[in-house]
Amino acid sequence: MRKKITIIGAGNVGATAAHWAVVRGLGDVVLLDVVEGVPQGKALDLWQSGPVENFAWSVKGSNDYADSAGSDIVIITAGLARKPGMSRDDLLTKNVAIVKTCTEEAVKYSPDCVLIVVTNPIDAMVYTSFKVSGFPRNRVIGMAGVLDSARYRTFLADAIGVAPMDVNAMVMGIHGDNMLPMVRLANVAGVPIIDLLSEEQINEVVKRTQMGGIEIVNHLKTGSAFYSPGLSAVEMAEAIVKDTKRVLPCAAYLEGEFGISGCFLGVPVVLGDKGVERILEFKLTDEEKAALNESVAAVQNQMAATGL
Ligand code: A3D
Repeated sequence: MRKKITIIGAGNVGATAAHWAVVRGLGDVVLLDVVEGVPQGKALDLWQSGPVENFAWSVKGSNDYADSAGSDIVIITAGLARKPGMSRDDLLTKNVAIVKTCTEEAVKYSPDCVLIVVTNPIDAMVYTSFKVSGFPRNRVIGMAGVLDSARYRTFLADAIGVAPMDVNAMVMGIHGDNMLPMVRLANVAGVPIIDLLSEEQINEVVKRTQMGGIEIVNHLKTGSAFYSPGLSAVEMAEAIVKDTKRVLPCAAYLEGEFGISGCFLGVPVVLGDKGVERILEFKLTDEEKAALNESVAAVQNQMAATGL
């Protein structure tokens, strides 16, 4: 049966996600926004690429949540994006209100969907969606780890001089300056990066990964990254609609995993048609545990600021 993916927010990330969703063959796409005309225009344009790209999915733009009814996946990208000088936390108050409305409307029409939240600050926004939807934890997931890990893998590949797809590496924790690019586990086709790069080189890559978002904001000046973020959300959606059991780093609600409870945090997750099917827990070193706890403290502050 054809799957249906609704993307809320037809801005840079939302429109890019719609593009990747049809190219990757996920299903019919609804692009939804508050601004009249923008989702309609972008969807029409994208739909017309079907004969050239060889896809037969419908792509519909709308301002009406009724058009999202029966979606298997709802990706929330609605909200403000960062500009130079802004932290992700600066977006919090305005984006809580937006994500709240989007979630309420989306779940009214798609009570069985899996929600993928992209809006920043992500760890607080996915918590907002979780609280407002009343969904079980497996059906509310935040996108950040796929993107942060892609940045980490790109910079590692560049430093080592190898193809990026052969770099296995993940970023855990908060989507912010305290994120935790895992060094101990990172490898190139099984070869540990600690045997390929100096400590100084690794530290440089880790720092650049942590600042990966702001590096792009400072170039763009009027907005934030969208190619890789849009694709990263689709990577998660694809694992769910195709039930592939891929293991991707995602912001998942923890209930005791890694000794942490009651907040969303980036961890390795098995994604299948139920959403989060399993969190892959493993033993952390004391240093990694301490770094992850810094993430938890920062996420808890954000959660408190949502007022939920
Ligand atoms: P932008 O291009 O401004 O698009 C946002 C869209 O949301 C606009 O088209 C708005 O009209 C729309 N919108 C605003 N309010 C509503 C509403 N109530 N209902 C429906 N649509 C609405 O921003 P963007 O696409 O670049 O970024 C979108 C969000 O994603 C921002 O919060 C970014 O910070 C965030 N983002 C997160 C990541 C992560 O890795 C977590 C990466 C990149 C962007």
